[in-house]
Amino acid sequence: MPAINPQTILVALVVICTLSILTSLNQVDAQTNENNARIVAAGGGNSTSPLTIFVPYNIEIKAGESVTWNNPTPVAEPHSVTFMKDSKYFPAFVAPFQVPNSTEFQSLDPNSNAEPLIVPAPGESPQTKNVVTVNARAFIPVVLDSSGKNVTYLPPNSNYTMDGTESYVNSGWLWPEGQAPPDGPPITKFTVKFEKPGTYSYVCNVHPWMTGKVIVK
Ligand SMILES: [Cu+2]
Repeated sequence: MPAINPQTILVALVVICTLSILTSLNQVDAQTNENNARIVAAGGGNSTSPLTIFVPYNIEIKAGESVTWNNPTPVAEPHSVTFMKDSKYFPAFVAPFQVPNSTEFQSLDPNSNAEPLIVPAPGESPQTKNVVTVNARAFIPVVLDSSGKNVTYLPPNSNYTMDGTESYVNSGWLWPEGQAPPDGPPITKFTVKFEKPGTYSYVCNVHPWMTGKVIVK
C-alpha cells in the first residue's frame, strides 16, 4: 500500500473542516425577535478572531416578513447591510468636498490629535479648497430612490420597507451594543420589511467580501 503523505492528510482535514463550518453557518435557522423579524448576525466570533460573515448568509422569507440585522461581535468591529442596484453605488468611506478657501476648521476638542485632510485638485481656483470628510452615505442609514438622485435619510436603528426599486439602501455602520465610537451615531441594528418576492443581495461596505442574500418567496 502506498504511503500517504501527512501533508495531504492535513490539507484534506482543513478542507473538510472549512466546508463543514461554512455549511453549518448557512444552515443556522435564523431566530426571530419580539417583532417577529428574522435575525441575521452581521459578524461575530471572538475578541481575537472577529468573524466577517453574515450568519446565515442566505435567508428565505415570505413577502411581507422582516429581517433584522445586529452585530454580536465582542470587539468594536463595525459592519453594514448595503443593498445596491449596481456596483457604482458602492460608497467610498471618505470623499473630497469643495469649500470656500476662507473656511477654517476648528476641532471641537482642541487637544485632539486630529485635523481635516485638505487635498489639491486639478484646476482648483484660489477661492476654493478641497477637504476630505467621512462619506455620510457609507456611514449612516440612507436610501437612494430608483433614479439614484433622491436621498432619504433614515434614523439610526431604522425599520425600512423595501419596495425593490431602490438604487441603494444602507443600514449605516452597525456597532456591537455599547461599542459605537463617541463621535458617531450609535447604530446597532437595521430592520427591513420585504414586500415583493425576489432575491435581494447585499454586502457589508466595511468588508466587501462579506455578502448575503434575502430570498423572498
Ligand atoms: Cu463587515
